[in-house]
Amino acid sequence: MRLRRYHDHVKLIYKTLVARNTKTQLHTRTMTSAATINEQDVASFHKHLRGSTHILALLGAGLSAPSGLPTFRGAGGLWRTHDAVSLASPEAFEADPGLVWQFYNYRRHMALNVNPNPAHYALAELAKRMPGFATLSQNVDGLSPRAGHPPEQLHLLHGSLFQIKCASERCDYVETNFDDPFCEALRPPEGIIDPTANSVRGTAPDISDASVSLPSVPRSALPSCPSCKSDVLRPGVVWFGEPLPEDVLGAVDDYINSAEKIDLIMVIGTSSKVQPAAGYVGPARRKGARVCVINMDPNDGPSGGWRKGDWMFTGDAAVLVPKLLEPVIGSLPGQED
Ligand code: BJW
Ligand code: ZN
Repeated sequence: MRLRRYHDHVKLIYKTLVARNTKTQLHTRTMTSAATINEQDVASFHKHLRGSTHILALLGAGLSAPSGLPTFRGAGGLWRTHDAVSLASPEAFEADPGLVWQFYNYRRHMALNVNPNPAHYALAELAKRMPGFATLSQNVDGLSPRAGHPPEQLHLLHGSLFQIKCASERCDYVETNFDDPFCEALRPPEGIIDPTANSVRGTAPDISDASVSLPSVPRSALPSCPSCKSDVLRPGVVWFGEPLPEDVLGAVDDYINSAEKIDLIMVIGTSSKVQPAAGYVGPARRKGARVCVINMDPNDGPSGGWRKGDWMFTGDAAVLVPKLLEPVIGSLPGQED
């Protein structure tokens, strides 16, 4: 009886999936781990790629997930009891700068202790080989620069964890800073085991876990701005409600306006929920681009929806991106068959 109910349940899921797929036949869907990738879809993507000279990539946190960094939304998006997104705002910083700094200090530490993955290297390689390739990254973790992505082809829409600026809007102080911890007040309490050490990963207590007690850090313990001396320093990232860096937006506009035609936009590891970043798919389409989404979740489609001729490759970006770019970049070292 139990088995029958189980079979009925499986049949229902299957029917729902078939119905959903029939509704979305406009674009090509490929479910994959590397082993099950649909080779016809890859072949049609490769054919288009070979004839492309102007390509955009729009990157999100899913690109760095295989390196070991958590994403914002979904299961990994909780830091202690806080939703990661709720800490990424000027209001959260104003209310408790010490807490927000603890979150960013942790993120800096994690980012410094993981490595770029094959997808970061594949995109860096494409940039080196194709002058008409530009990357719009929402990621602040420094992994694309560390993979050797040429800086002039990498537009950091949301800033960087390793840029520090003054919290005052009236002051333009900025510095590059890789200190870990960022300051003494943010040094994790004694006895907390480094969550990035391989031998203890997953089993050790770490400060992202709310059951590990963490002293609160008062505003007065945070470094103040060496220029204006009137406000504290803050991470040089873009929070909700803040404008994206003007020079970055300008460079992206220049790229889009100067290209007669854009052949392709690859939307990699992003939920496409945050504007204006996700919205770049629109201008790219208007310049003729076909859209290729690479995401673990088949429901995280492109902003503005699907169109005929789009590709969806469902799976791990670290596996899919090098495979999809292979006709132009060849095999990455260590990825040969
Ligand atoms: C994998 C994988 C694997 C996992 N392989 N895939 C229009 C409409 C509605 C609202 C707005 C609008 N325009 C502006 C807004 C407001 C707001 C906004 O967009 N709100 C929406 C959320 C509703 N936007 C803003 O406020 C922006 N500012 C602005 O518009 O200013 C205007 C202005 C002008 C003039 C004066 C003043 C203002 C700023 C947005 C800043 C976003 N900041 C953050 C934090 C950055 C710092 C930090 O890192 O802490 O950016 S929030 C967070 O979301 C972060 C990310 O870059 C961003 C996007 O998230 P992402 O990368 O997509 O991550 P996830 O977690 O959402 O998704 C991960 C994906 O990976 C999932 O799909 C997984 O399935 C997938 N995945 N493993 C492949 N192995
Ligand atoms: Zn200042």
